[in-house]
Amino acid sequence: MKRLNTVLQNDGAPLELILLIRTLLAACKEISFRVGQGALAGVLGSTLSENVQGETQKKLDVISNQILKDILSESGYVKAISSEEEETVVPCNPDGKYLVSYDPLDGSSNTDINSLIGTIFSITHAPQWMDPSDPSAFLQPGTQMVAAGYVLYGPSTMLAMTTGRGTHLYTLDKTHGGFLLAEENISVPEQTKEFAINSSNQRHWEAPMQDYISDLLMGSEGPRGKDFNMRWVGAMVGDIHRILCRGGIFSYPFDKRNPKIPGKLRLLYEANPMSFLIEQAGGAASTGAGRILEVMPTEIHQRVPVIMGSKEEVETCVGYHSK
Ligand code: AHM
Ligand code: MG
Repeated sequence: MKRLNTVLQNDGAPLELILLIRTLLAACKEISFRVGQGALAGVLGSTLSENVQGETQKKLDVISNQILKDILSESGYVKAISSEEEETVVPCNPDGKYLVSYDPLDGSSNTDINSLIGTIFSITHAPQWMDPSDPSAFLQPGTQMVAAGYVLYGPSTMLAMTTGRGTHLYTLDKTHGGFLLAEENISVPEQTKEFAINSSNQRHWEAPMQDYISDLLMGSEGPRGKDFNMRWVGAMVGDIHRILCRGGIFSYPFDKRNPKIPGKLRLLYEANPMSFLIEQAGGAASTGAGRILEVMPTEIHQRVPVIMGSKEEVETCVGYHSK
C-alpha cells in the first residue's frame, strides 16, 4: 500500500507543504488517541465555557484545539492559524509560508454517544506582507486553497485529502502510525437516491429548499419519480465521508431565523475544505446562489448555506433556487 508521502510527492506537492501536512497529521494522530481513550481519560462531556460562536465547548473541543495549536505553531511552517475554537487568529511564525484554518473537532456533540467526529482543515499560502496577527489574509476565496482535508475518528481513523490533484482516502495504520492509501482519486457518483439534512429546521428554510425536500419525500409518486433514503450523522465530517464513499447530497441550508447567520456551517474551516474535497472527487458544492469556493469571505467565522455532493443532484437542488 502506498504511503501518504509518496502520494503527495506524485501529486507534485512542494516539500514544505508535505512537511506541514505531516505535522498537522501528527496532531490528528494524538487527537485520535485521546478520543479513543474516552471515559477512561475523563475527556468526555462539556466544559463550563462557550466559544466565539456561542456554543458550549466540549472538553475534547478544547483538547483538540490545543493539540493542533501547539504543534502547528511550533512547526515553523505556519504564519497564523484560524480555528473554530479561537476568537481571532493565532499568530505563529512571522516567516511561516502557510495559513491553516481548522475545525478541531467537528460534530463534537457526538463525543458523548461514541459516534463519528473529525478534524477538518484547509491550507492556503500566507502573503509575505501579512502581519501574523492580521485576520485579513485569511479572507481569500476557497479557490486559493493549496490543500484541504479531514481526519475522521471512526471505527478506523481515516484521512480524506486533496492538494488539487484528486481526492484520496487513507487509513491510519496504528501499528506504525502511518496513513496508508485506501482509495486513490475517489469519484462521487453523479446521481443519488440519498439525502442528508436536519429536517427539524424545515420551518426555517426558504421556499426553494422546502419545495426541493418535499419533492424528494414524495418519492416515486412525486415529480422526481424515485424513492429517496435519508441519513444524518450529526457531524458534517461523517456525512461528507459517506458521500465521498457512495454519493448523496448534504445540505445545511439558508435559515431565516437570523439574517446575520445565513447558515450553520462556517466557510473557512467547514464549507470550503469540504467543497474542495467534493469538487476534486467530481461532485459539486453550492450556497444555492453560487459556487462555495468562489465566496469572498468577510470575516473568519463567516457562515454560509451549504448544498454539496453528487453533481446532478446538487444541480437539481440549485435549480429550485434559481426558479
Ligand atoms: P460543530 O463544528 O460545532 O460540531 O458544528 C457543526 C456540526 C456539523 O458537523 C453538523 O452537520 C451540524 O453541526 C449538526 O448540527 P445540528 O445537530 O444542530 O443540526
Ligand atoms: Mg464543525
